[in-house]
Amino acid sequence: MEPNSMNNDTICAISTPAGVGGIAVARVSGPDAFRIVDSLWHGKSLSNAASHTAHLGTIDDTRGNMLDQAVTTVFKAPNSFTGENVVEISVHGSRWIQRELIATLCKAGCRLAEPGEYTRRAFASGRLDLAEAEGVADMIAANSRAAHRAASNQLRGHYSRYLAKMRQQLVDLASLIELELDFGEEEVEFASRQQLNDIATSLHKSLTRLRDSYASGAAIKQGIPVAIIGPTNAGKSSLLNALTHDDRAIVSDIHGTTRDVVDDLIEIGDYQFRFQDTAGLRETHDTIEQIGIERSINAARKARILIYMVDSSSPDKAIENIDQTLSLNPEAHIIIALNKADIVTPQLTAQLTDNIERQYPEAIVLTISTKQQQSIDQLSDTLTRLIDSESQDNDLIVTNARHAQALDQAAQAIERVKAGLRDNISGDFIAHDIRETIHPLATITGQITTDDLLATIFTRFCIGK
Ligand SMILES: Nc1nc2c(ncn2[C@@H]2O[C@H](COP(=O)(O)OP(=O)(O)O)[C@@H](O)[C@H]2O)c(=O)[nH]1
Ligand SMILES: [Mg+2]
Repeated sequence: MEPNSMNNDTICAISTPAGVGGIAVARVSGPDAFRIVDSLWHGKSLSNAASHTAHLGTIDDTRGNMLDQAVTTVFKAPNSFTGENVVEISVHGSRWIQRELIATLCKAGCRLAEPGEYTRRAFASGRLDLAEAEGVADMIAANSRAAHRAASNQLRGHYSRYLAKMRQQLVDLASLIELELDFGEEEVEFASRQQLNDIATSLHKSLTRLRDSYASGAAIKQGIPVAIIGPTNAGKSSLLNALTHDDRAIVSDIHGTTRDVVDDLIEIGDYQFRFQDTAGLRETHDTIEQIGIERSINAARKARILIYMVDSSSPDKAIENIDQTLSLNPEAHIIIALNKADIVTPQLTAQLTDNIERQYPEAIVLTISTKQQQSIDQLSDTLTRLIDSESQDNDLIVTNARHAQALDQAAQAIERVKAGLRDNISGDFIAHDIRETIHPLATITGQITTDDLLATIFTRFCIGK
């Protein structure tokens, strides 16, 4: 679809969530929005109303009887979300009113909107670029301050502007190379290859930084995975319960009680964490427990943070297994939690801490007691601090797999540009690789796009967005 293509049909859908609410809002967008709503509306003529005004009146049902009192808000093209004429109709939020309102609008000439069609129209009319449009979906899905911040940067165009700046630098770089090609035979002063290399190096750095931010960006968007692992009876399930202030997981002194991974989303500070309480790691002949242990290992592999739990009153076996467990995921942040501090002497705890800190200098060692809620807050603070440290001076992060993939392609292409400049190869080849860097960046913001890609993106939205 070309940006600026205008639709000639008018669409409608309920934009508030499915179900009963105090108010429901239907959105009507398209060239005939005012005429259609006017045909079932008793109140001031919307066709003649000024843009950005709200009006009180009544609205008819499919039989021409009064359905409800309603407030309509008028947005005239191009100053609306979709860039088209838009009327938002607020009614009482019963399921029946919502259904009847949509039926009436369809009878009067609207078509029911497809999933994501409003946002797709906003993109088509040039109101939003593609990354901004995707930001709309992320904004609606955001469940924490950090996810909201990332979505907001994307929706408000900070991210697109950053990409546009990079694209411009690449275009400039290409023209410098082309200048060299055009006038290579003559006595003209060019930017040296060294200077060009400096520009390419700086672009490479920006691209890879942005691409690499996806690891934490995806975690921030979906909930940062934290696996609570360790031997049976260390207090892993008790820790999940202490963090959620709930009896989510079964706690018992019977070894092997937890057999499946128990997932819980918890908001701490700016982030949403996805805690995974796992089956304790031990040798077992129980088939079901064995499957649970495999799932524990899987959770550990995918986690961004591993909390390795140790029962301080019988630490020996736990300590034996730390190495093996940590090697499952060398990328993860490691917290070793020495639990049950309430039943061991402070001397023993100090000794144990000392011992483990010396052996695992990269890990954070904490003494806790889930039973007495001791240092659980400190553990929570540590979690947020670890994620804060990842996103330091990272205003912009990538939270979208499609963007990360495009950035990776661009990073590989700019690497070839650097190599070409270093090896002094012909400008033709370098110019080609610069275009290969620009192309994926243009797909992120949708300057280059295909109908298939747009369909994939927008059908993931709900109806009404
Ligand atoms: N004294 C003491 N006991 C604890 C503490 N945390 C857990 N427990 C006990 O240790 C046993 C095993 O706890 P559980 O959470 O099921 O361990 P898991 O197998 O690692 O999930 C239970 O009897 C808990 O009550 C603690 O901080 N102090
Ligand atoms: Mg358990």
